[in-house]
Amino acid sequence: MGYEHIRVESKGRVGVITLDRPQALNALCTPLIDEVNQALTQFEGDDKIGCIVLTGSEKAFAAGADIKEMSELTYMDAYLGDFITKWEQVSRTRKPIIAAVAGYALGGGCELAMMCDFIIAADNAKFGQPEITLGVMPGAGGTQRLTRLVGKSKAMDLCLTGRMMDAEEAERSGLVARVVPADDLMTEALKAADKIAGFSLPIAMMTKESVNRSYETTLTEGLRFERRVFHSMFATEDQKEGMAAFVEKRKPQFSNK
Ligand code: CO8
Repeated sequence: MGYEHIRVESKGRVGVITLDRPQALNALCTPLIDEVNQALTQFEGDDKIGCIVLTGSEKAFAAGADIKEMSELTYMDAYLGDFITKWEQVSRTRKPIIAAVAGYALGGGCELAMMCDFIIAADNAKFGQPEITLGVMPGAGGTQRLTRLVGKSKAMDLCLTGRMMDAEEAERSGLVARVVPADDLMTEALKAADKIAGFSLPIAMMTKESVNRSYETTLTEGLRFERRVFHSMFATEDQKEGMAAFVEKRKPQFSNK
């Protein structure tokens, strides 16, 4: 399939989506988001893909929603068109998805990265929620996901001042899982994705679902959910294979069943 604003490729069992709108620092215009959603649907339906990496360029993961597209939007356009809801497909993706972030991840760009399961950042990455400087506030998780990830104080600081934070601060505050040299970003992201894709896909998906459940529920209910899912894993062939391989001192051959 031909795409205008993204590049899509498979590397072994890893599906890679690269935002590719350099003239606008990967600003997230509606056609770009439509393409990301199509690529996600394609990878979700492909048995040969076990993990997805979402990335941008060295200069920008994404500099936010497209301000030029948004500037003339009316309240009714936004309300009746349900602006932003369809942008959340990344967060509904069931396969594991890693954001590999270099350069600017601002506004909707930071929010898009936070919709992924974890962020690997290049040491030149810059994160921020500068919407307040434009007379609006974050609309795709910047006041919600960011607060859960970095806590109220830092989320308030970022959302109210609009300042950027560098990769080192982002890792220290829990937004980012790891920071790597910019030149190694894709190598490291692909290594992590390849590792995940080498495990049992249903087990990885259930693990993701269980970690995500911790955001949505109480500890008691979350633990109950985790226990039920854990019990169900003993109905899989991959549990039998994984444990037999350990006992027999060999590498497991997961069948995704
Ligand atoms: N939208 C549209 N165009 C953009 C955007 C953007 N967000 N960011 C950069 N561009 C364009 C510039 O207009 C410029 O185009 P042109 O050459 O035609 O004028 C080109 O990209 C290069 O940008 P700069 O010349 O500004 O590059 P600099 O290196 O000088 O500066 C910055 C880089 C600091 C990143 C600067 O471009 C900037 O501040 N950009 C805007 C950042 C911002 O405010 N982002 C938040 C947008 S609001 C938002 O995201 C709401 C979220 C809604 C939900 C989204 C769901 C996923």
